[in-house]
Amino acid sequence: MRTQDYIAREDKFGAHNYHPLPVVLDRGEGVYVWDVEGKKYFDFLSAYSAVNQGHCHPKIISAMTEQAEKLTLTSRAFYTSVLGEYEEYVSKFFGYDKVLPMNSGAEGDETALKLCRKWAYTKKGVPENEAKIIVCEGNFHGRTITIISMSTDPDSYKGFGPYTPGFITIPYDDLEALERELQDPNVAGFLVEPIQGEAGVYVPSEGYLSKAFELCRENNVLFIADEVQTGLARTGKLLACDHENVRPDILILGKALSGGAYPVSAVLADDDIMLCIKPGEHGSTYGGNPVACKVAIAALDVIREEKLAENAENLGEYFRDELGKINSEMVETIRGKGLLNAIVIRPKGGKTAWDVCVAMKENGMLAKPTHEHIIRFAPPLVITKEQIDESVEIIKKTLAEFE
Ligand code: IF1
Repeated sequence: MRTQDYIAREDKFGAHNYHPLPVVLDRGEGVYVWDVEGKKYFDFLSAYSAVNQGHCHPKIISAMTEQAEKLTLTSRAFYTSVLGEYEEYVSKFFGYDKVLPMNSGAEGDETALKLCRKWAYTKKGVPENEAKIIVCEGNFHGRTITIISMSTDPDSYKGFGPYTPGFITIPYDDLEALERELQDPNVAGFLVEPIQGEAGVYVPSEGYLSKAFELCRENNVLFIADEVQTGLARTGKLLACDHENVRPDILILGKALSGGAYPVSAVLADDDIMLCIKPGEHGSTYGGNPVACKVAIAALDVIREEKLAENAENLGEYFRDELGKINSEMVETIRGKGLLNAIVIRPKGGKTAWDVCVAMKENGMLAKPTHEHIIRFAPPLVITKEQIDESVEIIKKTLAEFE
């Protein structure tokens, strides 16, 4: 079978809820992936920052296979020998009292919303069903009905109503708007991405996160950080909040918590918040299953042992500097933090970011546009300086083809 045959089969039997780049991947190792015809690519998407540790990291894969041959799933109806080990490990790793284990990032966000509302009614004294949560324009927190009810992107919410009530939307990176909305005594939480990934890698002003945290603290409102995409060393620190020494009241993790081997997400909080949810009030069949636990321990070990945050910090800086030297009319803006970066493409002769991504694919590099004109560049954090140099050459060569 050739590339087109695989694509035709997916088209015939799969829902059309994506528009993938025309490449069919078959194998991954470190920063590289190979397609079904044996062509090798740099992966500069990393499954939207789920593969920070590199494709098929041996330590993570062996942790997964070893546990998979022993005990995969019991549900939470029973204790297991692995869950407590993981709960202690991940809680201490991030410095919280407890963790509530889930599977997808969206489940992590949903869990955080439920925790925040429960805390509002049982601890803050907000009248039942009156809790409000502030979110930012341009947010992306997942695809469930409640999460898209918070969205300002029609592609995410249009045609899926009616929507879940109880959300207030403010502009991102706008402290005055936040301060104004925090005056409402029924506000329970502020849910924010420390850097808006999907919106196009929007890095907020210096001090935004720490000031926002302070305003929330002053108004007895929970600061909830969605670090599903920005966390786990991606932006050059273990958490993007670490750049401003902000310790979220509720921390949401996903994606690279498993290094791309398995769906694993987590919500971390201290007892005064976490214990608002009582036995039987929340859960999931796979949440905290033995394979997920062992995979996540290995994935976090790799981040620490291989100093991925430092590598992301250093090579991210270097990557942006090298991109800045590319002389192309199509490069409008370069922005990012650590190894979460983006180029805003100025369309030229009818050619857009999509065309650039297709051309980069031909030249051996995979990246995907977001919101028309923005190309996100997010390689696995195990990338080396030499591989960054090679990648920049591909980007340069590709853009030159459009001159
Ligand atoms: C898709 C986007 C990125 C996330 C943040 C929660 C979630 C995500 C900050 C939900 C997920 C994924 C979803 C995936 C593509 C990707 C994505 F383009 F959709 F928006 F990364 F920017 N919080 N983001 O970024 O986690 O339930 O997916 O595990 O929907 O195609 P999930």
